[in-house]
Amino acid sequence: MKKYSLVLAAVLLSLSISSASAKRHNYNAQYQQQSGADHNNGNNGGYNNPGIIPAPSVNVPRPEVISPELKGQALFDALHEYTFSHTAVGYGAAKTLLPTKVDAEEKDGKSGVTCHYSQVFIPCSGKDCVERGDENGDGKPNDFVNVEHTWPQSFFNKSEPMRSDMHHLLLTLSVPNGRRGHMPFSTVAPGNKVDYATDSGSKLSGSNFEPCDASKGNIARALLYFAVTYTGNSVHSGEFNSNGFWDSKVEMLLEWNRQDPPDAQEKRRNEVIASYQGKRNPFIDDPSLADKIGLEVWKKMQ
Ligand SMILES: [Ca+2]
Ligand SMILES: [Ca+2]
Repeated sequence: MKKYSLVLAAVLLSLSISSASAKRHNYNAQYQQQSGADHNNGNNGGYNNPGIIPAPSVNVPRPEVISPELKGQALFDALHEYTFSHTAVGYGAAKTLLPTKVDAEEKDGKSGVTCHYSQVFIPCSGKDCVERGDENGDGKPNDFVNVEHTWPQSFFNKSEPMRSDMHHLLLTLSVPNGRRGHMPFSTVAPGNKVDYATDSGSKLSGSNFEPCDASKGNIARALLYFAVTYTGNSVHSGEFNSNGFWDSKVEMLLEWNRQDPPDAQEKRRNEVIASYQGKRNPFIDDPSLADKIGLEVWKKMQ
């Protein structure tokens, strides 16, 4: 009886919201409905079962909804239509999948991950990945790897499915992750006092955190994906409003997307994430989509 009530409530909520918004899909309704279905059929892929890794399907095709003629708002809307309906794996599963499947690499006979911000290979034992000494040169030895939300999770109150969407999650050592905090990404002007840095070139100056060059494109494509997917879902709560975190920064992100194109590792992780979530990050498949949408449309994202 309780399960039936939950599903009925989710369906009614979904109906009321879908009639109010034709273009922007709202996850509060969509996601509750999906979770209810998982709860009933015992599917372990639902977020009600954190920590359980769903079996991946293979070869998720590129979206057919993206025709070469699309640009501007029409392209933004088509990409939103494609990405919004992915499968959420749940945060417990995401934290396990990232180091063991999505970003897992073999180097010199060891399995591990290459961290963003630091760009060093950190060996892992299962999902536990620990720095040997101070490999990233930030002055803090034996740091551990954790999950960075490129779009800070405080901005959406740690809600699902945003929290566990692996297309915007990166593995980093905990210290640079903490120094970035929930600040917008920035550049640090030459000559400015640097408060914190890694050997790879990531640096903090006051409230400006600039990631190393090798991470810039990955971060840009993660944020562009997040903006397209979660537009209309109240993801700007907290200290930084839409202008502070997004509108004033998106021109820089478009530049980073051009400067640091997807490499083999980023393309591979897109495939692996798609095998779990059912949808790809289209900006990794085709980085030129970002400029085809155009700065003015990007700035309108709410
Ligand atoms: Ca360190
Ligand atoms: Ca890169």
